[in-house]
Amino acid sequence: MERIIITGALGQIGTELTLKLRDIYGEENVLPTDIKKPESSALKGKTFEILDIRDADRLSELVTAFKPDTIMHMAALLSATCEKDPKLAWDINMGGLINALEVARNHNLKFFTPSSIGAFGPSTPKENTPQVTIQRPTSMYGVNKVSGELLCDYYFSKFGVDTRGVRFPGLISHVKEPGGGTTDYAVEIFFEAVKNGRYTSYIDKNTNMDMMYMDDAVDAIIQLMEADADRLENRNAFNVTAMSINPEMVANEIRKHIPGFKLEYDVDPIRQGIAESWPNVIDSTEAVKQWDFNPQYNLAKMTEIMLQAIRNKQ
Ligand code: NAD
Ligand code: AKB
Repeated sequence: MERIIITGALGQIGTELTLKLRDIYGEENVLPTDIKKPESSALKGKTFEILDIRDADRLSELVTAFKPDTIMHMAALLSATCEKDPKLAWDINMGGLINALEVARNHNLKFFTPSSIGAFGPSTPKENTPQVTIQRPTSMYGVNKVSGELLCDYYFSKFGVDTRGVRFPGLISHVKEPGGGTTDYAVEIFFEAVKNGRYTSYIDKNTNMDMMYMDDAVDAIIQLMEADADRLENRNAFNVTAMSINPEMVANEIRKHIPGFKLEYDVDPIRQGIAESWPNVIDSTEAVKQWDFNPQYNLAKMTEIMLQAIRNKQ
């Protein structure tokens, strides 16, 4: 991997991914794109192109001009947003994905896109969810993610495109706010703890979901993309996780730093329903075995860093 174009680069993952890729591969070798301008983003003021991922011609023009060897496809709508407009979700998530795969096929690019724990559903085993298992999700996001995993596998087996991907859990970060997912509470809780000393959670008390700190997520993407292809038995949708947590666990960890922190609940039935349809904890053994996935942040370490970073911002 030497020269990379990124779609959806202004998002929660894309922002930090772009910054890290620029550090490693050089600023001139990384082209972030998004449907929006980078006005209040950490990416403002540097090379950037506007791209609606549904516009295949514009994508092809950008790739022809920039000549990347890799595309990292992040443009998508997340789980809660998908439920508000399922048809738009299909158009962006599936239409965008096939445009990105086609440009990879036509220009011989390596390809990365994330799937999600959202690709699982209520009939999936909830504990230590295996790499290969039942996937009958009930959300539009989940339907998109399962279809996307299969489509990426198909482009590898049919056309030989070097597609790679992971199933990310909820990602926790402080640089860019999350983009409308079910797991967003686990970011908001830290910001509200520092600002107001309290948080009202839309996810219920004992609902466990997998999570990971953003630095581990970005490292995982780069590690997988740089992994020796001969070691990869799977190509796409590797289970990855660093912790399985619920709101009470996060609150208890926050109280070690902010003793009076108060957690209340006002459960949102839509996002709670999605959360309950997802696993409690997935098994990332295959990612460890095939490309040395090795997350560095647990809940305690992540909480310390999140609270400090948010305090510094304020
Ligand atoms: P995000 O919502 O923060 O960012 C998505 C970006 O895509 C936004 O900047 C948005 O402007 C852009 N976008 C939306 N529609 C577009 C279009 N038509 N054309 C071009 N750009 C468009 O999302 P994220 O959290 O950065 O997620 C990136 C990918 O990772 C998605 O596929 C998501 O499903 C996946 N993922 C994220 C998480 C997480 O917790 N953040 C977890 C699992 C999987
Ligand atoms: C969401 O909640 O939609 C995302 C995800 C886990 O895919 N954070």
